Order: sequence, then C-alpha cells, then structure tokens
Amino acid sequence: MRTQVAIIGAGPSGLLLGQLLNKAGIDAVVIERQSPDYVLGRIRAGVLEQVTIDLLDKAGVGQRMHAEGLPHGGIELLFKGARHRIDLEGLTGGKHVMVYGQTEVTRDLMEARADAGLTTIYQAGDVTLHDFDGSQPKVRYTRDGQTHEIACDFIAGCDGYHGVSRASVPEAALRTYEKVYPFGWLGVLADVPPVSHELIYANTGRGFALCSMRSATRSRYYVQVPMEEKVENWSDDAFWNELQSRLDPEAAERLVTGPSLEKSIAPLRSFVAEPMRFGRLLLAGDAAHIVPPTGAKGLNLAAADVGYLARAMQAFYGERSESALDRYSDLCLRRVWKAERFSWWFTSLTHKFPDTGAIGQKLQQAELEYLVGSRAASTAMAENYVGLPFAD
Ligand code: FAS
Ligand code: PHB
Repeated sequence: MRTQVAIIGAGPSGLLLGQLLNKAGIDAVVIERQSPDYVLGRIRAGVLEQVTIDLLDKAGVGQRMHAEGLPHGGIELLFKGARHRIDLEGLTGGKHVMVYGQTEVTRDLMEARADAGLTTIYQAGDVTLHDFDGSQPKVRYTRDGQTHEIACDFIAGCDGYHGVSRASVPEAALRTYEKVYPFGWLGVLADVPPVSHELIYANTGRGFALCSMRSATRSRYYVQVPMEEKVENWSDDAFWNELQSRLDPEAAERLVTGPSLEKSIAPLRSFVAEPMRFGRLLLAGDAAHIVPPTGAKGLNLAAADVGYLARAMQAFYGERSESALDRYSDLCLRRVWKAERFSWWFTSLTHKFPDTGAIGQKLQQAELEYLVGSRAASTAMAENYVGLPFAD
C-alpha cells in the first residue's frame, strides 16, 4: 500500500490529523493497535479550549459538540471550606471552554472518517517504523497473520506516551524532560447529575478533588490518591464517601451518588520530548508530551500540535515548501512548555504533597487567597485555563 501520510494511532491526535489532511486533499492511512471499541472505552479528557473547538469545526466534526457540549464561562476553587468563582469569560474578554468528553470527540472523528470511506487499520500488531531519516519512510504491521507494508512520504507519530513512534527515534537524537508526581487521580464516571453547573477544583486537608461532568445527567469526579493506590481497593461507596468528605457543606449535601460506569486511576506526570520532528517522522500529542490533567491541557495540546502539523503538510504538498515543517517542532514546543508550566503550577497549588508538611497547605491557601482576591492573578489563571492563542 502507498499513501502520502501514515498516521500511527487512532486517538484524538491521529483522527483529527486524518480529518484535517482529508479536508486539504492529502491522502492518509491511520494504523491503530487497538479496536475501535477499546479506543472509545478509554475515559479521559472533558474540557475543550477554543483552539480545539475551532479545529474540530475546521475538520467538519463540530456539529454534535455544539449541540450537546456545555459552554462554561467559569470554574470554582474550593479551599478552607469555601468556594470562589474564577470568571473565565469576564477576565478574558468573553472566552470560555466547552465541556464535551474526549470519548465523544473521538466518536465524532471516527464516524466522519468512516463516512468519508477513509482507511483506518485497527488491531494492527507489531507496528514498526522504517527509513524516516530518508525521503521514503515505511510502516510495517501484522494483521490476520500477514505482514503488511505502507510506503509513504511522512509518518505522523500520534500513538501516545507508550507508543512505538517516539521509541523508534535514536536515543541520542532525543532530549526528554520528566517529573513524576507522588500521587494519582482516582476517577469515576456515573450517570448522576453534577453537583454544580461548573467545575469545582478542591484543595483540602485530605487531598485534591475535582467535580466535573459530561452532561446534565452524567458526572465525572476525581480524588487524589497515593501513587501506589489500586483501583480494586475502592468500592463505589468508599469513593463517594471520600469525595463527599472533600467538598464544602453545600456541595456535600447536594452530591448525588450512584453506580460507577467507569472507575480508574491515572498517574500524574509532566513529560516533554524534544524535538518533535526527525526527518520524515513528526510526533504529535501524547507521543511527545504529557501534562498532569489538572489544567485540562492534554487533549488541547494534542489538537494544537495537529493543527500546526496539518498546516505544515498543506504547505509541503501545496507549494512544495518545507519551511513550515522546519518550524513545526519549535512552534509546538513554545505552546507545550507554557501549558506544562500552567499544569505543573495548578497541580502544585491544589494537591497535597507528602513531603511539604503542615506548612505546605498553609502556603497553598495563602496563594489561593491571593489568587481569588487579585484581578491580575485571576486574569493570569483565566488566560491559561481558556487556552493561549494559536500562534501563527
Ligand atoms: P492517545 O494516547 O489518546 O492515543 C494514542 C493512540 O495510539 C491510542 O489509541 C493507542 O491505542 C494507539 N497506539 C499506541 N501504541 C501504538 C502502536 N504501537 N501502534 C499503533 N497504535 C498505537 N487530558 C485532559 O485534558 N484531561 C483529563 O482528564 C485527562 N485524563 C487522562 C487520563 C489518562 C489515563 C490518560 C492516559 C490521559 C489523560 N488525559 C487527559 C490526556 C489525554 O486526554 C491525552 O492528552 C489525549 O488522549 C492525547 O491524545 P493522543 O495524542 O491521540 O494520544
Ligand atoms: C474531566 O472532565 O475529565 C476533566 C475536567 C477538567 C480537568 C481534568 C479532567 O482539569
């Protein structure tokens, strides 16, 4: 088989890239290790920035998001038993975020790709990348006992943190930066109405909690747990009791509990691999960087990378210009590091750290009090939360 772009991974990065390239008349094949149901079964992000909304519209898959997504103009910070609203819309000249689950984004992209009759190879085994340091890279994979080869002009590594793409780059060519946090997020998805109409980020003596949602009838909740914690140690009742103990009295009273549809623990890390281009192999999304989910940046960074990459490929095939491809990595990394900094800052401000003792929370509470009392500080937070501009 031959194509112009071989995309490794059918998560949001790979599928969004495939759509944007298709809109630009560029041929691409997506190669995915898992089945469609497995990909859809992973419950992850929930908050979209305007940049992501715009790219999904450009890809022609924004209809259901606008119909079912929930625009949010503010979030609440809960500390010392009281909630304080950050007026995202008022502080950023009208910008907001959209609450719309990554599962739905992925479903919309999958359906659009299938409707367009575009090739996605699911359950591809033993994917390997070849000759991307030259001008005729190849991808090989096995399926149904056969080995297949795809010749292409470019390989887009959209296969996440544990993927094969970054692992195929010679170690000497890669600089990596990593910080692993001493805790994880125990998350529950349940068909119960959200405790509040906006997200609540809580800094409490028992640790961080987040009240989010997927719709007016489906909620997504998280509590910070030690990094060695196991999900099997947590019954639904144990989760609801712990969440309730971390909420203010009014929210604790309003909390509606119910059976979990999904329950999992996500580790938290900050990670960046530089650069994001190796000849004809370009990395995008979690394949190149990971943020702690506190800032709701992971999915949004992936979308921005793909927006830059699609534009660079359009310039290559349209004007045979490689200048945008040459700038791809620097352009992405300037935005990535700002999101890494915000996600680290917001995680450091809201989570309980085992080694900072009693003074740790006092210092966090002082910063939170300053934050909610200062228009300048709240504006800085709001600008980062709604997403920094998509640099041209
Ligand atoms: P993904 O990991 O989503 O997709 C990569 C795809 O490549 C997968 O389908 C995988 O099966 C496939 N793949 C892997 N190896 C392959 C191989 N060798 N060959 C072929 N295919 C291969 N972000 C937020 O903003 N908020 C959150 O709350 C949040 N929670 C998260 C929880 C967890 C457990 C994880 C892991 C991430 C979370 N994220 C969150 C971040 C998440 O949303 C990512 O940013 C987003 O999935 C990035 O999308 P992709 O880059 O497409 O990577
Ligand atoms: C979610 O709804 O899953 C979510 C929302 C905001 C975050 C992280 C996760 O910061």
